[in-house]
Amino acid sequence: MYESMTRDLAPLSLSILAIVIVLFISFSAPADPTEADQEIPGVEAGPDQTVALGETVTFDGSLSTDNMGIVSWQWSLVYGGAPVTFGGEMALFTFEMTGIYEVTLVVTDAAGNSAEDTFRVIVTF
Ligand SMILES: [Ca+2]
Ligand SMILES: [Ca+2]
Repeated sequence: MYESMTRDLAPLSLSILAIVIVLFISFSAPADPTEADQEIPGVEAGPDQTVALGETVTFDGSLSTDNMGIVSWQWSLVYGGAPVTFGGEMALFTFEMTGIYEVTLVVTDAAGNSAEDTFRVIVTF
């Protein structure tokens, strides 16, 4: 009598064990894989550039790196007294005014970690 009851209960115990394992796995896995990325990107805005008035400058952030990949490149500078921002791993900008411009590049990965670097553009006659 006792032996047959034990045998009947065995499959039920296995099912409960399987459910417990499944629950354990789902609770221990991060809800969002991007939350696990704590590594900030390595940002590289490129070297300073000296250009002639009216010349188009290439802003090149392609040497920036990240363990999970960069999703956003934002360039900013003050031009003619006003802030100018634009996006893109590479961007073109034509300077119609002489001066020394400090350009900031902010790169961001999918988890929202960001880093910034600057370079100068010297625009001469
Ligand atoms: Ca990262
Ligand atoms: Ca740099």
